[in-house]
Amino acid sequence: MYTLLSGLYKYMFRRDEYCILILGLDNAGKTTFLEQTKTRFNRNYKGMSLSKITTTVGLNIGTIDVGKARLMFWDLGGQEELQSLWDKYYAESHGVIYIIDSTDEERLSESKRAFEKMITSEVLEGVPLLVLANKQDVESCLSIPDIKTAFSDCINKIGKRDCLTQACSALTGKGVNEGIEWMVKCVVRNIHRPPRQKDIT
Ligand code: G3D
Repeated sequence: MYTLLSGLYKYMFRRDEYCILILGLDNAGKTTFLEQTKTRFNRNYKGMSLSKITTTVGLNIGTIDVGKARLMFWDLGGQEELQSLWDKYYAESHGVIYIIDSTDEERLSESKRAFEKMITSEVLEGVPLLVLANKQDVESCLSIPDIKTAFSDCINKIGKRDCLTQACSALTGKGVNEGIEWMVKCVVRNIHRPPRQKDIT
């Protein structure tokens, strides 16, 4: 009886786990986004003050539960020397969140190069991609159409994977819930699809 009840309990409260990479150049707002996400989705989470966050060096991790899905985030450092480590995490990922600093026009082409390199990785084929145009709370920031124009020659490389470009402010939280909920929908739907090539041994 105990085994039956404990099995039923486990089944009812079981959560499917998904690994989500948070990528983007240093200073794009990855760590702030992760803290904002944990604060919004974890009821008792007392995060650090968002304005005191400094750039990601190495790796930050975080977990949230949304319905029956558990998202495990890996926020990877965006400095040039750390970008070469991104692809070591691709095989394990179910989704990618790519963050762009909408206030940094000077580094937009650098961000596009890193983005293009990432999306051309075969390992990420079919993996849902959420592109966040961050820092939209800053009045002089680039708009979504500006950013889409700057990234327009990447469109063919995105291919058939699920992709959403979302305006966001990691600092105020604008656009964060919408982005996360979209990602959850995509990764949950993907689990019912045939396996990606890399999963076939
Ligand atoms: P990173 O992890 O991608 O390197 P961080 O980036 O999260 O450390 O953020 C880098 C800087 O951008 C931080 O400011 C942070 O407060 C700011 N930032 C992040 N998201 C937003 C946003 O949505 N709006 C605004 N206005 N600023 C944001 P500092 O001053 O500490 O360098």
